[in-house]
Amino acid sequence: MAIDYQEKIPNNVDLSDNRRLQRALEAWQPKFVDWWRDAGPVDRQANEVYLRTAVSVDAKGWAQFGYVKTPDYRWGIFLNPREKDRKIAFGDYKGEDVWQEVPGEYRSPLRRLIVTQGDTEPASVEQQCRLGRTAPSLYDLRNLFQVNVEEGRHLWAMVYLLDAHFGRDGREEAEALLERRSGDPDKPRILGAFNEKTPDWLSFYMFTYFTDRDGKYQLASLAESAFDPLARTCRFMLTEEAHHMFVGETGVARVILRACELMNQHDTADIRPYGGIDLATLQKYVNFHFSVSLDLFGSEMSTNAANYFTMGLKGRFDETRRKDDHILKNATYPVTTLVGDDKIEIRQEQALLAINEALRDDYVADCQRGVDRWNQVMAKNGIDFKLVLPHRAFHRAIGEFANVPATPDGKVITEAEWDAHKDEWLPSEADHAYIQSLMQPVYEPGKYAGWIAPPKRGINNQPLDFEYVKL
Ligand code: BYC
Repeated sequence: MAIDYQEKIPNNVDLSDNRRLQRALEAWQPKFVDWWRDAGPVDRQANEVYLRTAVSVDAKGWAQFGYVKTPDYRWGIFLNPREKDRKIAFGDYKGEDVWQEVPGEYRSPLRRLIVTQGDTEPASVEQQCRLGRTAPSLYDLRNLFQVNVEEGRHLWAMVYLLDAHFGRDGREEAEALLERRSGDPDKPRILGAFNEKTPDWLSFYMFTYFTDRDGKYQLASLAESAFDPLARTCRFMLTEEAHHMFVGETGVARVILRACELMNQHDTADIRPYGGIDLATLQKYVNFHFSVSLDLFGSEMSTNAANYFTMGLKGRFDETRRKDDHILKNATYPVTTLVGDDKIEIRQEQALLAINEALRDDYVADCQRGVDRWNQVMAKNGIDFKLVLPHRAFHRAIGEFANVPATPDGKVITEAEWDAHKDEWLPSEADHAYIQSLMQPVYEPGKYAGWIAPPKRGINNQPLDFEYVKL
């Protein structure tokens, strides 16, 4: 499964054997680069960045490191190898051979899933495009661009599927993916969280921890698809996604470590006068990013999700490892529900309709594991403080709790109470302004901004003072 870098579009799908597809993708390529130049990293596109590029899709050593200017990155098409005799693992077609082509009756829902997935990738690059002006170190700057180029590659992955399997409609969707813009009121990105701003580096770490993790769970569900090309491309995307979540988890952990150091040094929780990010503010950022990411899983009860599952288009996380009938027509699932105006209860609902909620539960458990690791940083440094994930009813815009005012611990309150307290739970204007005031670039190799601890180790065994970006 080596990747052919002699080709204009690097790939491991024998693109040169399919002239029609190759022409379609080669026609899209310059439009993608134009989009990158227009909507990608601001100010830094002429700088060389120490990036990894995929050279093969097998588990060992798929990455090669070297200096590249981001517009010259070799975006390409990489699918995991075909699994011999792979069978459909769930839904009405369970046990049958997976599909190499899209069944006519499922063209529209599949296209919709692929477009929704594809839309998030360029959206995140757009959200992060100004962060290159204020990175806390060259190490972080490099990680930002690594995340960005890989999100760009994830867009390629979905565009390949659209061009290869959806004819003219697919080509039109591929164009539209470059036309929508994050946060643009006239042509917004499809999902809510991808129209929010990522205005500072704390938001970036939170986004890569919480929102990229939605990516992990959605991609893992699509990697179970009966449509084999989608499954194989999502499997490979997951290996890239892991690094993005690493950037988020270690980024927040480094902010916490620095906060602890300052708290111990000055014997106070109020470390803003010393240029740190206090833990109370961190909690507000957790509340915000976790709640908007919960929305990305859709409604608790969803016929869309039930249909995707029954049709075999989108499974559950780790579908093949689950010990149930994988059909779910007679199963139930506990769903947190609003009863009357202000009571929250857990009710048993039809499992098929609750597929989104089940995926959200897997996601919440995974988020909690990282929060526990963050809390260990505080414990190890003798600081008595624990970050917590807010209740799932808190600050929601989609589903059962959409626009229901609720506290972070899950008590339904009045609008007036919400208004009176929301600045205690979500970053206020003053919090944003303070975090923004810290965003001063630190671009000397080996130096780190005062609000974040250095990482434990460098990228690809390079030292911490390596010139990760040549400015
Ligand atoms: N915002 O039945 P429902 C990633 C719409 S992140 C706006 O509840 P469904 C990444 C919905 O479209 C992973 N609208 O939801 C991370 C529907 O509209 P219609 C991205 C929303 O369809 C970081 C209506 O509400 N991948 O990769 O079961 C950086 C009722 O929908 C939202 C995917 O999402 C929302 N949050 O599930 C870079 C996977 N939620 O039918 C990348 C593909 C729902 O009334 N997408 N609606 O017009 C899906 O599987 C599904 O579309 C969703 C929604 C899970 C998102």
